[in-house]
Amino acid sequence: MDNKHNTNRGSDSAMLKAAAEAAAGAHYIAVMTGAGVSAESGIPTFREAQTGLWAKYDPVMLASYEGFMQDPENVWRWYDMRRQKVREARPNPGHNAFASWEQEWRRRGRTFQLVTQNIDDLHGLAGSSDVIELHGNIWMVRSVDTPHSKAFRLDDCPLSEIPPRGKDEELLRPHVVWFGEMLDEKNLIEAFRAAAECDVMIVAGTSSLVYPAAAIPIMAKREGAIVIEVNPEDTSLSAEADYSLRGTSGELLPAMYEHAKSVAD
Ligand code: BV8
Repeated sequence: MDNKHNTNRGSDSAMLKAAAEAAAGAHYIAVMTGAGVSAESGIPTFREAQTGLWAKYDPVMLASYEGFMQDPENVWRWYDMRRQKVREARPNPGHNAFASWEQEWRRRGRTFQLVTQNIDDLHGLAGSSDVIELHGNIWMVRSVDTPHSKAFRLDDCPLSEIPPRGKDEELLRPHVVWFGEMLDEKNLIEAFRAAAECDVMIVAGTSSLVYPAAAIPIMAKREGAIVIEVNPEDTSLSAEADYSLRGTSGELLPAMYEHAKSVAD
C-alpha cells in the first residue's frame, strides 16, 4: 500500500500533468486562494505582514474588533501600510492563470468559481469575475457603528487622516472580516455550494489554518471532488489533498492551466 505521504505530494512535472488532466475533465472547477497567491505580487502573506512595527502584535489582536477598538490608530496604520503595498501591486501569473481559466471554461459552457480569503482585489484586477471575497476587501470601509450594508470604497492612499472618519466624524473601520466576526452569510453559502457542486477544487496559497475558509476544501473532498493543492510548503490540507504540488502559484498555475486546456475535450 503506497504511503499517502509519498504519492500525493511533489513537484515533478508528471504529478503536475496528472493534476492538470484531472482538472481538464472537470465541468465545474472551484478555487480557494489565500495570501500566498499574492506573494509574487510583492504583498506580504498574512503571517509575514506581522513584521516590523506589528511583529509584536498577535495577528488575531490586530485583525479583531477588540484590537481595533483598543487602538484604532495602530490598526489603521497596519492597514494603511498594507493598502500602500496593494496599490503598488499588480496581478502575477498565478492570478492571470485563474482569470484565463475562468474565461476558457465559460467559453466551453463549463463552470469556474473563484473563492478567496484575500482582501487585495488582485483576482478582480486580473480579470476574474464574481470573485467571492470571504474576508472582505481592503479598499472598502464602513462606519464602525453601522452594518455591512453601508460599506463604501475609500481610495485615499496613503490615508490623509488616521484613523479615517466619515462625513459626520464617525470612526471608520476596514470592511473586512476580523477574527471572531461572522463571515457574510451570502458569501459563505455560495462558497459552500461551490464546494458541494464542484468536480475539482484547486487550493492555492493558503496555510489552511483559518476557519471557516479552511473547511471549504475539506467539504469539497467529502462531497467527492478532487482536491489539488498548490503551495511551496506542507499545510494541514496536504495529507487530505489528492495532489499536493510543491511550488509557487505564479509558476505552477500557468503550467497547469496550459496543460489542462490542451487536453480538455
Ligand atoms: C469566525 C481579514 C465565528 C483581515 C482574516 C477564537 C475566537 C473566535 C474565533 C476563533 C477562535 N479560535 C478559532 C476561531 C476561528 C477563527 C480562526 O480560524 N482562527 C484561526 C487563527 C485558528 N476564525 C474566525 O474568527 C472567523 N470567524 O469563526 O466567526 C463566529 C461565530 C459566532 C459568532 C461570531 C463569530 C473569521 C476569520 C477571518 C479572519 N480574517 N483576514 C485581514 O486580512 O486583514 S484571516 C487572514 O488569514 C487573511 O484573510 C488570510 O488570507 C487568512 C488565512 O491566511 P492565509 O491566506 O492562508 O495566509 P498565510 O500567511 O497563513 O499563509 C500563506 C500560505 O501561502 C502559506 O501556506 C505559504 O506556504 C503559502 N505561500 C507563500 N508563498 C507562496 C505560497 N503559495 C503559493 N505561491 C507562493 N508564491
